[in-house]
Amino acid sequence: MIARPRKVRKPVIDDHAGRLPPGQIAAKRWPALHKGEVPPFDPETWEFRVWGLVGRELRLSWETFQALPRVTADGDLHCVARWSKLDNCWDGAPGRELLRLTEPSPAARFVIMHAEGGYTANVPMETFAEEGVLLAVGLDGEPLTPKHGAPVRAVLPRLYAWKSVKWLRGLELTAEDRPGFWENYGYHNDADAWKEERFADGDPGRA
Ligand SMILES: Nc1nc2c(c(=O)[nH]1)N[C@H]1C(S)=C(S)[C@@H](COP(=O)(O)O)O[C@H]1N2
Ligand SMILES: [Mo]
Repeated sequence: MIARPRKVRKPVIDDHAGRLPPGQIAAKRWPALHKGEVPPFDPETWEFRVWGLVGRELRLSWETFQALPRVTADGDLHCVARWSKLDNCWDGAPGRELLRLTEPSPAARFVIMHAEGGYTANVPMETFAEEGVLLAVGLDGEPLTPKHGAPVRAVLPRLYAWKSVKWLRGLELTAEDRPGFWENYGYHNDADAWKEERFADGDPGRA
């Protein structure tokens, strides 16, 4: 018998209508990824601070944080380990609104995000003020879950997700840049997922 010629199919890589940055794959199930344990949250003692080169320091209780101006915005998460979680509709305070409230001094150029337990990530102030950057308290109409960062997580959809800091407790405005947790391990300081800015140089491991 003569073998029938096999149909050769080109592999189809679904880029989800252009929403996947280069080298990313859409996650079917959403992993929770972080260093250490999920921290406890006590709404009575929890406090959100903004300090550094600001005209007005902020100290917000959980109650006052929830009263901040709120918007909803779609924002994909792109982990540098190559999975992306698409179709998230976040609900929270715009990053630029927090900046506006603190009246940054003219010397302020960077935002250092501080999480529970000492995890940090750094971005230029303009990046933090971009459309779509949120301090999210909700996702798809529900409050955030603890493993995904409740009560507040940063969402910076253009950047790799290690910059989307979970269990966010404060913002520090600085004149000088200061590499955060993963940036110190050799991950790219700018972390633009669309430019595939994964590593500063070489492959240092996994974030
Ligand atoms: N506080 C804190 N935030 C963090 C991390 C972390 O270890 N600690 N990991 C980051 C990384 S590497 C990723 S990929 C995303 C994962 O978000 P998820 O667990 O909601 O999927 O959280 C980011 N935010
Ligand atoms: Mo990640």
